[in-house]
Amino acid sequence: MKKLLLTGFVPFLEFPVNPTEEIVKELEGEIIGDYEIISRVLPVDFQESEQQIIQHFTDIQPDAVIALGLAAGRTNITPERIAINCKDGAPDNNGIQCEDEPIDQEGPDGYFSTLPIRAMVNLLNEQGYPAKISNTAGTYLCNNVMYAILHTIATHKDHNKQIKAGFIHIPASHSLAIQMKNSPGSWSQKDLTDAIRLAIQAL
Ligand code: PCA
Repeated sequence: MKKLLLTGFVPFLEFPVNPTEEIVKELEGEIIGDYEIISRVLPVDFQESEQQIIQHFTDIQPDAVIALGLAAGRTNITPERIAINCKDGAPDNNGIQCEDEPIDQEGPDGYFSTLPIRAMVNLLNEQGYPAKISNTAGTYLCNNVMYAILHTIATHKDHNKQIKAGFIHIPASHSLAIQMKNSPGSWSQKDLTDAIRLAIQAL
């Protein structure tokens, strides 16, 4: 059985609930297609989240990695096309703020997702879930984690370069939307979890 490392994040900034945390907890241990899901929740701390995802990757030796993050301003499930070598934006949960900083001084400008993002979007749409490819993961932690895992796979000689990895942003859940002042729209937690199950099936 292949192993899939699935990560989510804890709540951050003005979002008291992070539906990605609930999704990964729900899917822990499930078998989806060829993959057994191994879930981990990451802190919203630039340095810690990067170190932890690399550590989990090294410990678990997965065959694929999907990191999930909340993009509460979006209404679609959005597999990300690219991670860029830049950290910027709001402070993390420990008050660390980055401005125009490279993630890796020596690293390339960007990494494309190696997940089948078009197949994921097509399958989700066929099954009635709004989804589209996103061409920017932003410059906050989600982009950082996506860049870090792709850079690790690409540059470490021990790692199988065929390992698929990437990032999917998801919209707000209803319970988060109730607590936000201006949610553009939200999904039930069940639909979010089912949509991620389908995205994994597209692997
Ligand atoms: N979303 C943030 C960080 C944590 C999360 O769930 C992001 O999009 O960068």
